[in-house]
Amino acid sequence: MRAQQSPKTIYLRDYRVPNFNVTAVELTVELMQGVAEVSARLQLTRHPQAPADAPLELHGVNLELLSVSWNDRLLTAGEWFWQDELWVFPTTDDSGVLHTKVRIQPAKNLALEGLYQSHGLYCTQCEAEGFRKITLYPDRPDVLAAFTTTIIADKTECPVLLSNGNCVASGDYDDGRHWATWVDPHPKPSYLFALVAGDLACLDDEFATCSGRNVALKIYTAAEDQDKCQHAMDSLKASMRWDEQVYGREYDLDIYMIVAVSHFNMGAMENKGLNIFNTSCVLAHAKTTTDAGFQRVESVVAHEYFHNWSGNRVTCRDWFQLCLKEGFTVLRDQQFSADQLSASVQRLEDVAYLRAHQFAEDASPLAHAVRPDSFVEINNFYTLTVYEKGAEIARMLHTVLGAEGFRRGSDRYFADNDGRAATVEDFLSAMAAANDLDVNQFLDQWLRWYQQPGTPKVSVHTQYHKETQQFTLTLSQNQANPLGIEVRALPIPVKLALLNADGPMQAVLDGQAANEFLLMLEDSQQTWVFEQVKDSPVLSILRDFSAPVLLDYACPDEDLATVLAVDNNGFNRWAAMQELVTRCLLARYRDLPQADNTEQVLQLALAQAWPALVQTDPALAAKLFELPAMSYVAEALGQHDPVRLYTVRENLLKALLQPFAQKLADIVAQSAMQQDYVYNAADIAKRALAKMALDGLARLQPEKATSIAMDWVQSAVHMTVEQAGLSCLVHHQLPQAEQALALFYKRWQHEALVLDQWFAMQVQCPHQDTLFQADALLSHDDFDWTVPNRVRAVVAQIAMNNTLAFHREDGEGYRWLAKQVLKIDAHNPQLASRLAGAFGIWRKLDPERQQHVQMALDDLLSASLSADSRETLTRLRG
Ligand code: B3K
Ligand code: ZN
Repeated sequence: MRAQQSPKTIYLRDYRVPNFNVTAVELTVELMQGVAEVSARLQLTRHPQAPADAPLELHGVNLELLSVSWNDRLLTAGEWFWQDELWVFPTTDDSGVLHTKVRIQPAKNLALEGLYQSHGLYCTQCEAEGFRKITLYPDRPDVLAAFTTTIIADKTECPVLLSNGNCVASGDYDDGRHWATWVDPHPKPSYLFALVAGDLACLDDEFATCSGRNVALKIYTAAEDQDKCQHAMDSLKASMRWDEQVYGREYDLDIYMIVAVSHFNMGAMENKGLNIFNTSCVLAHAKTTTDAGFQRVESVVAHEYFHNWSGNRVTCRDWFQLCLKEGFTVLRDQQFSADQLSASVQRLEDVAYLRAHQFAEDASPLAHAVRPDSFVEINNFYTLTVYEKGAEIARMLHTVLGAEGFRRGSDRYFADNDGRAATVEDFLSAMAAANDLDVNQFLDQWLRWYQQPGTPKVSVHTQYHKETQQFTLTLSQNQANPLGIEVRALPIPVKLALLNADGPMQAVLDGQAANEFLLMLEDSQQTWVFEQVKDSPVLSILRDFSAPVLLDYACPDEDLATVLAVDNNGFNRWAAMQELVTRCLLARYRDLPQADNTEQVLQLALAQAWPALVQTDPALAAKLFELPAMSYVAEALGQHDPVRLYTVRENLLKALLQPFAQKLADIVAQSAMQQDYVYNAADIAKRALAKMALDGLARLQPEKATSIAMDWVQSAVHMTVEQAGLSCLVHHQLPQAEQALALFYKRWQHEALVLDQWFAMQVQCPHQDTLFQADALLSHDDFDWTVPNRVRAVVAQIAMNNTLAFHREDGEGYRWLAKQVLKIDAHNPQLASRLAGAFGIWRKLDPERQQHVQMALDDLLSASLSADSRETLTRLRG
């Protein structure tokens, strides 16, 4: 038995090739009543660059080693030794076959990493370092091997036996057990290994690839969920076609499987040919799933599918390169989603998410580079920065190179690195080489985005000369420097247009006339002069959020109102509204007199724009009243009282809605909600608008809203309307909330994912005493500490989604979270560590609250903790 030793810091600069490569693996996994015996035969060859006497080093954690032999000779204990998590075998052989047998305990594995059981179903999660909990192996992404896996289990307990690749043989034993052998022809790192065994129902379909090959598609779930897989299947087929058309990527096996499991630490996992999904990211049915749920399934199915190329065929050399597969794949799934529904709404949702969460992370003690230099526990680096900022970097390359140039670059990247473990440098080099750019210069410039943490700020200065019709624009960049490393100017693409009262007008830059321009800010400061600018323009800058930066631009409020009114860029209309609201919130919070003027400008702009948008672009209309996230405004405020900010924000929202009371009532009455559920852009937009309108009405005319919301719950034809009604009642503490909650519980107590919503909605109720409600819910019969979805529904909702409860003045919210983190850490370190991340905001709080958090952190740090949570809490504490 080998347990984890004291945590060690791993550095990118220490990267060495492995001493041995694995050319082939034969695994046999026998499952019996929650225990597994794993036999592994590894064909090993010394790496050409490794020293001739370098020992064989294999990772192993929590394994009961039964036997080990080298070239069929049983090794005795003295011939090998343990060094931390490494099993070391000194040898000068250049090749050999190592055969190990180990026993492991899936039923006792509540950390949900390695091989574990979810409601009796055996399943695996190996990324990043879970394979070492299954067998002794060089568990690092640069060791790629062809896997043959045989699973043996009782036929009644586990009628379905799955692994990566194609099933080549299967059979029965005469004692009630059976077996199946799977061969994956594509060499892969161990983190992409998967195994599933249990009693599962299957939805079957097929897909004809662009070259005419037929691929069997299978979605496995518990029998009672079989009717909830069609949407995931449709999304999978759409993703496969899209990747062929947009990126020229064809699927490469004869079968593609997805398995839904209810115990899962994240959304889903892209194991080769055998994706394993959190049920919440695969199951969807109009009766049980909201529009948001449907959209999440679509994007996660796409994301995992796209990994087949960006991640699996071309994988990462080491975990520092994680953004190589994650950032690029997030970009790909965002592009896919934009093509499915509304492109501008997709973009603004992605940006709102980035600003609310990644910007906050980048300004917190947890800030790190997209490609960090060091880590203790890699699971702590599956972050918003790696994923979302990583995607923004890939998107900037797309903007700068153009769609065709980017495609040439990605084609080159896939061709040059197929079957290899690559680096960020490989990605950038392919982009440059395919576009005839100087590779070294390109690398030197763009690597800075991967290496420098913090959100850059771009300051804007403008001047207009009527006589010469010249418009001068000066941009300068500067960056926060949270880690104190050298900061160099970044390449920042800035897309802009010059507007007059009718929209973008033509102007001339460097002799070229255009309505839209792409500038590259590459130095700390640069100036551009636009010619033939007929009127003093309003600047529509950073269109489509062409770079992940903060803007510092003191234009008049009225200019933002013009952008909101006339811009032809839907994203920037929304962004202008967000900026106006942010200005107003900051001024109100600080009791500054200009708040009144900004609010007036906002009111006027909304009066002009909103009623028209309701008709022409209801999706965008619904989004305009989603005010900037607390965390985004908080960053601009610095040290602040979150309860005061919350109150200011709520008051402003009410004031902005006030003039539209009748309009809101009309929208609600049109009852787009009561029509049959269809998943398409137009219907989703109408439902989003109706939901927003009901929420607005609840703020202005609570009685009217109560009866409508209750009606939505009682006579719901689908979950989007039912949840909109219930959350409105609960959120606004309307009189019939209790009754509706009871009705909802009675209806849905046996649907785990719906019940998660029931827990979450109650916990989101904005009141400081919701904390006690949350505490009571932790003792509810349906609460289960071993199911991450359920834990998140209560604990993460308090910490991330309930300002009044979490940031209670008495510090009780912080102590409550610390208590739950400690409890969860004992069985699921990954989940605990992630929840602890909610303390990231603490340095931005007022001194009294900071003191409460500090005490909570110190208390936690004095307890016995996993390496995961200790690393996060130590970094948080600073
Ligand atoms: N690659 C996985 C995430 C694994 C997280 C390990 N702690 C899912 C994804 O990003 O597609
Ligand atoms: Zn991913």
